[in-house]
Amino acid sequence: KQEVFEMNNLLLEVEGPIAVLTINRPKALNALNSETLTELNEVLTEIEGRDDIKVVILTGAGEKSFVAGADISEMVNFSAAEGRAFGMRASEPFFKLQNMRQVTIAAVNGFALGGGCEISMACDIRIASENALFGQPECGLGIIPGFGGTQRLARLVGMGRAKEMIFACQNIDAAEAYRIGLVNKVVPQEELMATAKKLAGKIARNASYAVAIAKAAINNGYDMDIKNAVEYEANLFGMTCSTHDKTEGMTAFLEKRKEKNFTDF
Ligand code: CO8
Repeated sequence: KQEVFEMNNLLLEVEGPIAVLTINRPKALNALNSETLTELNEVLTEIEGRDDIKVVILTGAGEKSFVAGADISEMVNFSAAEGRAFGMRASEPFFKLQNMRQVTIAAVNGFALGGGCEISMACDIRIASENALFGQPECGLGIIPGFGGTQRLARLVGMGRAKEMIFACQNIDAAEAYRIGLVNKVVPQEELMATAKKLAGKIARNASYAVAIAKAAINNGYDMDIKNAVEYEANLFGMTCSTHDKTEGMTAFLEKRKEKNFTDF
């Protein structure tokens, strides 16, 4: 059974433990305007509250563009204060994608430029179609990446490559994005959603609470020194030891039982 929710700029389809969230402004190549960012924040808040949804796949409508950036027609008349407010409006839903207990997968089906590259980087995992194009063209527009791009790109691919892409507005194709570790996998466009759903299904079969805790361990530990990070991991590990899912997972192993009934989340 599939549930479908349609907003002005987003489409949400929930089937079992997987939600497919589509940025749906194909006439503007799915560019992110204020309304889209507000809707994104609302829908991610809803998803976070649902125990049945374990993985969110984020994609763009059509076969040409994932997200072609922030909406330039909205930004053109921004004052300094409005520009800052626009950046902050994005940071809430972007941090939700990064830190929500559900796993987030960007299925990048075409242009991922500016804010499009940035929103993909806020997701846990990126899978790209062969026609995907990644880049941060902001310096050619007289601005800088303002949805976390200067920070997340450097963290994902290293400072040297991030600086080259940002300073030179150097777009990279899917093969190069794979080579430098910006995406996890590249597949033909027609296989993109099936590949993302297959991975989502694999993740959803594991203990969801453990996956969520592992996500927190990786994300939060990344910004700590190694000693505190490993201690933080030990604390989280201890938490997982008191769960029903740990008893179930380990008992199933010892009983040589394949089916597991994970219930925590
Ligand atoms: N914003 C608004 N409209 C857009 C955008 C965009 N980012 N991208 C495409 N569109 C619109 C076009 O204006 C066009 O509209 P119309 O049909 O009404 O003229 C329609 O989408 C189709 O686009 P094209 O005709 O240009 O399609 P092409 O296939 O010829 O080209 C490209 C596709 C190469 C993707 C081209 O559209 C393009 O270069 N787009 C802009 C890409 C870009 O520069 N993106 C970065 C924007 S800046 C940004 O994202 C900053 C993020 C941080 C902001 C922080 C603020 C605090």
